[in-house]
Amino acid sequence: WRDELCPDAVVLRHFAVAEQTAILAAIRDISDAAPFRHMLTPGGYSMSVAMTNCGAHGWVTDRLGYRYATLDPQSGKPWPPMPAVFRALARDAAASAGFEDFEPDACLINRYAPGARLSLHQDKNERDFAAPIVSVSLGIPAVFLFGGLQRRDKPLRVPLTHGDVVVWGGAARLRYHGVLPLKEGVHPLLGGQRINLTFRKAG
Ligand code: MD3
Ligand code: FE
Repeated sequence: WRDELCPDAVVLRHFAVAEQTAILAAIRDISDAAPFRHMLTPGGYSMSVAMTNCGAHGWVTDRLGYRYATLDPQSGKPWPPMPAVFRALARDAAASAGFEDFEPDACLINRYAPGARLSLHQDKNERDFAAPIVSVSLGIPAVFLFGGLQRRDKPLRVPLTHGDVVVWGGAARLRYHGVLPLKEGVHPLLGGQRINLTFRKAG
């Protein structure tokens, strides 16, 4: 099951379901070492999405701005290593969308409770825009907003459910995107939350 959103953005429906047990165990280990936290935007607001990271580089935000950091600012220690099951999943998903040899060095883990949202933004803190981004949705469904290269371009609404994997590259890499406020729901494995993994080549 593949849905093409535009030439360089593909939804692989249910792609991650087969690995769900290993993925959830890995998320538990990572968040034991580097707990989910609500980071501050440069403007001083607390984000509604709770975040943590694994891999050599982790995405962080605080009053100083958005950036990648090799150390978790909360512990002063490196982010937990990227589990093999994560690396393999990201690589396989990228390859099946036509991006061979994807080697992510960053995985941002976003946790949404009902009401949490991500406003329209571009991902442009990475060093190299040639690599794709792979995103894995888990838990209760969300509506993803897929916009254009300019903020004013009217976004497409794309429902994403448990196990869906999206690969964004090439011309789609710098499109604006976001997530509508999460509705209440219950997922048999994750309860009332949504978790999204975003794999990137950041360094
Ligand atoms: C489309 N997270 O963390 S990643 C983010 O559901 C983020 O938590 C979303 O956007 C979430 O920055 C989904 C999807 C994504 C990532 C990069 C993109 C979509 C993209 C780059 C270009 C276009
Ligand atoms: Fe993003």
